[in-house]
Amino acid sequence: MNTIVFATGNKHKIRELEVIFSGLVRINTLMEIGLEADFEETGTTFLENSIQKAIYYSKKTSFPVVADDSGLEIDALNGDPGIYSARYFSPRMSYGERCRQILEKMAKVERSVRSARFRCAASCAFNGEVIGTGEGRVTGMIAFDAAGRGGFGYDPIFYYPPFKKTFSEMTMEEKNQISHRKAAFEALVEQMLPWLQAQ
Ligand code: ITT
Repeated sequence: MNTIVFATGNKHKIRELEVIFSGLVRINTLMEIGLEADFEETGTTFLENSIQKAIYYSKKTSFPVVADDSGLEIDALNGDPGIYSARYFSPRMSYGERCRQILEKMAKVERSVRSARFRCAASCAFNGEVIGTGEGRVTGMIAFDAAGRGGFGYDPIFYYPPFKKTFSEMTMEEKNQISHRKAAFEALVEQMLPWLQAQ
């Protein structure tokens, strides 16, 4: 089985990806290969950031590297926090507090205009060259209250109407059926397969 490095400092993303890639490739983390998560995002799109991140780390290891950039776009907040999802609030603020702040900003927004989507772009690079990319999104709405204990980030306030649950109320298997990350990596894997099979 091929080994790839997943370049992220977010341990929740690693768990999600281990399930998505289960049986297909073996995943190493940056820590496992002795690299620090020191890449700084400067791009203006999810795709640009994921490509730059994958290229950056692929120059530091002989393994192929996958990276993603993701975030939550809330229509009533003009698409915020968007690509700044990880930096929209102070880094010292807990995600519980960040979710509360969003709920406060959305307090007067009616149900019919609470639409939001998670987006993810995923890229793979090897020796500084891009091997493939993929993008995914999932549409839902911002809940009126946080609910659930699973997942990470903005999951407690992202309500997914078809399942009548927030992402935090879902099992990881449920989230992985429909998530932006699953869709992005599925599209990426399709592009990577010929390359992986040739290794
Ligand atoms: P890396 O850059 O090291 O991978 P990160 O957490 O900084 O980790 P991003 O730059 O992709 O990751 O920022 C994404 C932020 O968007 C993340 O910290 C969450 O706040 C939010 N986010 C993205 N995907 C999410 C998901 O599936 N559930 C909840 N929040 C998510």
